[in-house]
Amino acid sequence: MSIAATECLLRMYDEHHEIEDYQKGVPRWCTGCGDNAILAAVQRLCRDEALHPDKTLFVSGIGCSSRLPHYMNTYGFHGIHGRAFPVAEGIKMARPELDVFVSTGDGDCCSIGAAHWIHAIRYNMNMTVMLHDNQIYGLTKKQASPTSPIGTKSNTTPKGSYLEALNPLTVTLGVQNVSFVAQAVDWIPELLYDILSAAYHHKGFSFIRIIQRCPEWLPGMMDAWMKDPQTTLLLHHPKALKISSTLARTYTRMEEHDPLNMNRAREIASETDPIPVGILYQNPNVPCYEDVRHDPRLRTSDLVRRGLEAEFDKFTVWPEGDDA
Ligand SMILES: Cc1ncc(C[n+]2csc(CCOP(=O)(O)OP(=O)(O)O)c2C)c(N)n1
Ligand code: SF4
Ligand SMILES: [Mg+2]
Repeated sequence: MSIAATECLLRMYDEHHEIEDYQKGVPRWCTGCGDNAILAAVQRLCRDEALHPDKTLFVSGIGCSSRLPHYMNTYGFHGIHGRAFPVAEGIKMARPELDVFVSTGDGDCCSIGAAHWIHAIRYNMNMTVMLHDNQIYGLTKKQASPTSPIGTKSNTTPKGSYLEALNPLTVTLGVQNVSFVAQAVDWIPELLYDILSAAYHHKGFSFIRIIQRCPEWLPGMMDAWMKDPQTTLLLHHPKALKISSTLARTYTRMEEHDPLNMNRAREIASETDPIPVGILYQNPNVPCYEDVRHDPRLRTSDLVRRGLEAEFDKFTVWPEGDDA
């Protein structure tokens, strides 16, 4: 065998990974927690896309869901509550070649981190965002979150929560520069994977709200959706998500939806009965902030050098009597 062929084989071997290569530790989530299904889907995606563990990064805030980077044998950053987005944006700015994923909870993203969430949408940096929406604060043992449906009994709302739930889909769709919005549920793994894959391939801020079971604090909360396929509306389109014949036999409520149609996306996003699952909106033409800022026409090395020199000159201390 020639040296070139041997090198080629070695490179292929080096680039090939099994799912086990992306797994780390034993997840500490409760039995039946939807986070387990989300983890399985991302590990499968990493294997199928042959992502290099050294060039892949999972960023999170704080919460049960934010433990996900611990279980990935890639780089990870388990950040501060509500601050997954600024951490991920900083990393992407400095190392745009990395594949960046964000795991965030409904408290982490929609409550304490809401300001960062809004601006991250507008910045449209190329990353795949998984909002693990279990409609409760899981880690801190059952406080109402912004996405808890009205009437949810929790430790902070023992008589039931008072406000209508915040809808992460309509909020995201309302922000300037939005480029990808989808909804998935943890109990349909085939679609969860396909949506995650579409989000990964989209260049921009790909936001997936994943409705996630928390059997510990809200047992049975998603039972109505899980037990009756008629409560689910599958979104499909020849240029976006295709539905397998197996799924189509169970989930008969379907709509062909063009993800470029923002008006219809907003209407669908407001629906909870049936609950939409699929890609609501996708626009491949929104510029990413890291590309805008890294435009070589704006930042030539000469410009950077001259800018730095001018900054350093401000702090120059000249010897006494020397007015140069
Ligand atoms: C600044 C700060 N405030 C509050 C907390 C306490 N805290 C930790 S996780 C959490 C909420 C977690 O809920 P969510 O983001 O929905 O994640 P889940 O556990 O449900 O996955 C809170 C309030 C904290 N760690 N840091
Ligand atoms: S408390 Fe809920 S969200 Fe947290 S690990 Fe258990 S089931 Fe999952
Ligand atoms: Mg939560």
